[in-house]
Amino acid sequence: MSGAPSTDPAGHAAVAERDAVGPAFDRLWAALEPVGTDPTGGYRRLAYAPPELELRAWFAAEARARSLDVHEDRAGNLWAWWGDPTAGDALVTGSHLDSVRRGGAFDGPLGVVSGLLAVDVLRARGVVPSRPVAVAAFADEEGARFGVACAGSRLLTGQLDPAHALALTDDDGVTYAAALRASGRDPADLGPDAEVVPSIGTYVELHVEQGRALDGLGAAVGVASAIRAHGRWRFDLAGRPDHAGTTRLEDRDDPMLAHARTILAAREAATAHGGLATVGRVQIEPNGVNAIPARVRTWLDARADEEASVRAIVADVAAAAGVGPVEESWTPRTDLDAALRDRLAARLGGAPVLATGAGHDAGILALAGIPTAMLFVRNPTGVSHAPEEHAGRDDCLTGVVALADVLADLLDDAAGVR
Ligand code: HGY
Ligand code: MN
Ligand code: MN
Repeated sequence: MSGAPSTDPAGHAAVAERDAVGPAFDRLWAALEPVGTDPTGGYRRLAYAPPELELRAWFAAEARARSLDVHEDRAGNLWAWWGDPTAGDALVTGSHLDSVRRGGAFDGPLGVVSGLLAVDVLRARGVVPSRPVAVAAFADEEGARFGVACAGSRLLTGQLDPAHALALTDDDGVTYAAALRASGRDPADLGPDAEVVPSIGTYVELHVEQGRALDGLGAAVGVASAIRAHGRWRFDLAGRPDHAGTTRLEDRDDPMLAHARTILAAREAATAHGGLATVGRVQIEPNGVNAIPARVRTWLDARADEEASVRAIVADVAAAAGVGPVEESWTPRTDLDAALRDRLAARLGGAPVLATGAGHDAGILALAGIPTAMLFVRNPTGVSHAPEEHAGRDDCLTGVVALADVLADLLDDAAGVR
């Protein structure tokens, strides 16, 4: 028996329940607020760096405070279990704790906090789960330190080769392996976790919206339909290093010119192929004002509704760069489970359904064949991956109740959708 109150988050029972979860939300959010603040703004919670390790400890403590059994899988993902995971067909919610550099407060943590609080709400309703329930915190979703997005969920589901991951390096030359070791983990353990994936029956991730569609619709909560195709490519541009003040222009081999062409080509190609392209990261060696660079490494983030458009953008940029792209991360367009999508939207009183251009662990689990859904919480700024990212407290609380409603519905699984 789900014991869920009204399906309409604006309904009276839902409002009362929403307000009741407020103090717990405030407490959890206040605990996260000071962790990993970036002095230039926003948050810097890079995978396996001290602030993210502090968040992992926080998650484990909050899980244990709820008598949830905490487990870290072989890919570094954290699981807080309500019930026996070996029973299988688990209903899992959660998100990630890591951030991009100068990231917002909500991208990731809102889903983890909401998952913990949804367990509180279900228990307050007297729900006795018909299947195991877990709240997950996936490792290294942003790929901000080592370059591969959703590294934890990809490793877990066999979509990222552990040897490749272990050799990835951060800006300081620290390898993934060294970062694991420094955090007390054995790199030799890194890899898929044969027990965990088969035990997951359904995954529902709540995430702050990274856009303003819900704001435009006047809706606090929405349901995801698809994650657009997206990937990351690196271009290695070589030059001939020399003195800025003594090298004639006609004698120069300056990789910054190819870099300039790459940046302009990205915008032109995105426009031409109806996608998005961003050049937001570059490494210049030796990065001196008075030295013609020896090498420029530049990264392209390209996204579109369909793979063909993304591939066309990358090809155009490669032509401008004059070198081939090195693919560092790729996620095909992922349509989330349609039956689950429609069931959640109906359960939430006809919540809006929208696609997203942002990648998520939900997409990786869906690609692994796990029935997956996402809830979005309104972001009035529409901004993400920047300090201005925001979700109002009432909308966050409404999101918690909505998540509890859909989890209760899936636990009370008359419709048979898992
Ligand atoms: O890049 C993305 O779309 C996600 O935030 N990792
Ligand atoms: Mn993100
Ligand atoms: Mn995210």
